[in-house]
Amino acid sequence: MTTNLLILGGTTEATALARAVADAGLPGTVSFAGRVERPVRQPLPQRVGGFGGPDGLATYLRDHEITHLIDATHPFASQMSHNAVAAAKAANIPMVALTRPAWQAQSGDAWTHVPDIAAAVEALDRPACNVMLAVGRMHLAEFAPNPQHRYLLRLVDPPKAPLPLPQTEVIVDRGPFSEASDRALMEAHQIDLVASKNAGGTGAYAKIAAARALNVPVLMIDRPPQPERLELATPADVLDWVHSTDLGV
Ligand code: 3Y8
Ligand code: NAP
Repeated sequence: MTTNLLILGGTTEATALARAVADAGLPGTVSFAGRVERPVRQPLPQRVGGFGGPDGLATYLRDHEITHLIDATHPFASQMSHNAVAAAKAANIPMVALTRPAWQAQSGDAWTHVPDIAAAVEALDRPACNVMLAVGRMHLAEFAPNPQHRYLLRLVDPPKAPLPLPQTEVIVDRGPFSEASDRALMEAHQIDLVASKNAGGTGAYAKIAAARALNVPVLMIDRPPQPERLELATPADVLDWVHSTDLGV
């Protein structure tokens, strides 16, 4: 079968990989879950929506004669990553993850690590302050037990439903963000604390660098566990892997 890639996307690195695949003239498709209204334009054909669990993805891989599966999803998209490993095995096709290392605290950083979103909520059980809650939309309701804070929320799309927190300021913006703009944003809102996922990569890092510059502490939410799989760090490594698996080496 001729090479035909499926890239599970939704990150800066996935978009860079799609560009490298297009430049190499390889056939491929980028897949989005459909979380936001207008996913960023990709240099490859794209599809939007879930597959219907690991079985649905395995069927998609067979029906579309996919020869290589690349999981370039966000480190917090752990359900998708588990499904990708199971589906590739079921469809008997090679799979690799394109990942980025977790951020590490540097001198000047004031991070408190928490294992997951629930622990971040517990850590917010403290006197009222100005919190930049830059964890997106999907888990906002979990923060409802701490209505005392004034929250600065950053969302990709305008909220469609009432927000689960009484004191909020909403910024509708999508990354990648810049340190200068995040620093100005945090100063304008007199932010006392930033809550962030440890996304890694560059697209979400601006607020972390801005917090360091402003001596603002960060509640850093560690990543969920990922399945065992081959992990590569750059689009070039992925293209080398595609060619090496093509040759059956
Ligand atoms: C739909 C696809 C690119 C990809 C860019 C990266 C960087 C900018 C920064 C803050 C943090 C957050 C959020 C964030 C960033 C990149 C990357 C990244 C964080 C898009 C995209 C999709 C999504 C989904 C969205 C989530 C939300 C998370 C906002 C495209 C823009 C907070 C994660 O409203 C919603 O439903 C939003 C849902 C999952 C987390 C959440 O729980 O709400 N990303 N983000 C993907 C799909 O449908 O499959 O439109 O480009 C992609 C990007 N978002 O090519 O430039 O690589 O991580 N995304 C986090 O990291 O904490 C914002 O505000 O500082
Ligand atoms: P998740 O919880 O791991 O996945 C939940 C379900 O969403 C999956 O089982 C799958 O549905 C569907 N799905 C997820 N990613 C998909 C993709 N790329 N293509 C098709 N279906 C997908 O995922 P999530 O955390 O909601 O993330 C969804 C998307 O947003 C991913 O593309 C991810 O890269 C991107 N993103 C997420 C974050 C974050 O903080 N979570 C940050 C930046 C970007 P089925 O079971 O029906 O197949």
